Amino acid sequence: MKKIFFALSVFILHSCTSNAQEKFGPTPTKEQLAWHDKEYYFFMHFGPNTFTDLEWGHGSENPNVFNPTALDCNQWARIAKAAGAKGIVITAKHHDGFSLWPSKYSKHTVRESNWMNGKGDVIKMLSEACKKEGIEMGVYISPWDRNHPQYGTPEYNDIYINTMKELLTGYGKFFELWWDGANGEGPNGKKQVYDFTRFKDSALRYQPQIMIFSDIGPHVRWVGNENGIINSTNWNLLDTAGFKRGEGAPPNDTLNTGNYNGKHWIGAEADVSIRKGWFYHPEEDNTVKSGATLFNIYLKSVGHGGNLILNVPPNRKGLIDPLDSAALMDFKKIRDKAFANNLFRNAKLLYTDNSVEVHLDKPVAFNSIQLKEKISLGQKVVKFEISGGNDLKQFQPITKGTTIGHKRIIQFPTQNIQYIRIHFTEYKAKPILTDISGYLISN
Ligand code: FUL
Repeated sequence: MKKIFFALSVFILHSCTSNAQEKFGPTPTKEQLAWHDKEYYFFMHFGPNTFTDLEWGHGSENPNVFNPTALDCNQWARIAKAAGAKGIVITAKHHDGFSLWPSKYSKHTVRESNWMNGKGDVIKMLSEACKKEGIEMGVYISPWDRNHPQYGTPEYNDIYINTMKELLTGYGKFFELWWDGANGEGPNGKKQVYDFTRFKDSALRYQPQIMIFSDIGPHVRWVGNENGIINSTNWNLLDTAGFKRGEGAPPNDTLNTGNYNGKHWIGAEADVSIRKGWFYHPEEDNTVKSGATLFNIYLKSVGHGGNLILNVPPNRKGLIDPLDSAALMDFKKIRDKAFANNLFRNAKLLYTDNSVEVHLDKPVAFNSIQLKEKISLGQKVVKFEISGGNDLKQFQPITKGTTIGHKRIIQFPTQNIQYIRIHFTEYKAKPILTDISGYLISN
C-alpha cells in the first residue's frame, strides 16, 4: 500500500511539475465531492401505499390505513449501516401528499392516523436512529401532491416552501433533497406551476450543504432509467440551459452519459429498487434481487463513476423485510470479498505523459482494475486502453474504456501477467489518478 501511495504521489508530483495540477473545466463543489464519496446509500419508500398496494396513492386514502405494527427505525439504520450504505433517503412525502411527520401545513399526516394515537413522527424517529448509527439522512419531498386542497394554485408554492422549511429546520442536517420529476393533477384536477427557483433558493438557505437531486440537478442528476445503470461513458457534466425542472429534461440517453462539454458539474445518481415496486407489496416478495444481481448493478453504477441509491422499502410491520436484509448482507459480503485484496498494492508505477505502467513482482491473476481520477480538478480522461504481458517489449491489448471520474471498475477476462499499461489515448487535460488497483473478482 505504502509503495503504491509513494508511486502515486510521484505520478501526481510529476504531473504537477508539468502544470497539470490545474483545474480543467467545471469542477465539483466540496459538498459534491463529499456526495461522490458516499457512493451507496438506501432509498426508502414508505407511507399509505405500503398498506394499500398502490405505487401512486390517490391522496384520498383514510390516514388510518397507515398502521405499521412494529415500526423500528433503529432496525432500518442498523441494517443500512451493516449493509455498508452511507445513509437513508426517505419519502417524507410521496405524491399522495401523506406526510410522515405531523406537518402543520397539511391535514393528511401521521397525526391524522391512529398510529401511535396520532403522536408518531417517522422523520424524528429516523433522524435519531441515523444519528445513533452514524449514517446520514436525506428526504424526498414530492412537489406533486394529490391531496393538498391548494395544489394547482400559486399559494401551493408557498405551502411547499413552508413544508420544506419545517423539515429542513426541524430534524438536523440532511445530505440530500430528492425531487422526483412526476407532475400530475391535484385533487382539483389542476396542475401546479412550480417555482423551482424559489424552492431551490429556500432549501439552500435552510441547509446550504444539502445536495439537491432532480432530473437536471442543480447538484445531482437522474440517470434516465430506474434500473440503477449508468452508461460506461459517464461525464459528470450536464447542459441544463433551456430545461425547466418538472417541465422536461434532456433525453434519457443524455442523462445516462452526461454531456462531454457540459457546462455544470452534475454527477449521476442511479436509482433502483431491491424489489419490483418502490413501495412494499407482499406479492412482490419473490422479486427481491439477489446479492449477485445487486453487485452487478453496483459495478454499473458506482463502477461507472456515479452513486447508487438502492430502494429498500419497509414492510407493513414497519421493518425491513428479512428477505431484503438477507440479500443486502449477501451483497455486502460479495463487495467486501471482491475488493479485499488489491493485487497491485506492492506494484511499482511508472508513468509517461500519457500512460501509467504497473510493474508487479511476478505474474498475478486478475480480472478487474479500479481507477479513480482526481475529480476536484475536473474530469479529464476521455478514452484509455489497457494492455499488458510478461515481456515489457510485447504488450497485448486487454481492453479499452471511456471516462473514469470518481471511480471506474473495469472488468475483462482473467490475465495472468506481470506488467500492465494504462494508456490514456484521449484526454482533455493531463490525467491525474488517485487510485490504480487490481482485483480477481469471482461473481
Ligand atoms: C418517480 C416516482 O413517480 C415514483 O413513485 C418513485 O418515487 C420514483 C423513485 O420516482 O418519479
